Amino acid sequence: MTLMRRSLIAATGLAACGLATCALVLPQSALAQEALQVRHAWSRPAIAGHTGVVYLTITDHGAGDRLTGVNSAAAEKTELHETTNDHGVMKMRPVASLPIPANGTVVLKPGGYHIMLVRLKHALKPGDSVPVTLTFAKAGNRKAVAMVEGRGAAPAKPGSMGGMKMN
Ligand SMILES: [Cu+2]
Repeated sequence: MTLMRRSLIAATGLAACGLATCALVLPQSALAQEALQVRHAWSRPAIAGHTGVVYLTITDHGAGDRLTGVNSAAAEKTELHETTNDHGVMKMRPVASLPIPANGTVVLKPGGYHIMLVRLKHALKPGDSVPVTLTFAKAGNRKAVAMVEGRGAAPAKPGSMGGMKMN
């Protein structure tokens, strides 16, 4: 009887220990996902078949990462773009990837980097939400939902998106 109870306690102790060990072991990818945050995704009203835009803020609390791809079901094609000032003429060009520095923040904003929604499948109206998936070299795929803000919500800087021509 005494012997049986002892072996029961021993068995219970082992099981608890096994669980604790399990909980402490996290795969490397899970740690990378924790380190990366995508916040304040927003968009602007746009007409179906035309071009839309998504801006957002990426913060890495770890060793840094790299944004390597963007995708949205709202458009036929989704591209990562950079806006440049070419002798006073605002232009934009596709960018293959965007480095996110260690313990750093990259803000995609008017006049800078942005996600271009090429040939929108439907119109974007204030209050609509636009799903986007960002692919990072370390953190993998991260989903975000951009809220379409009204024209007056965020003041547009001169030449930010309005009359810009695609290269
Ligand atoms: Cu663009």
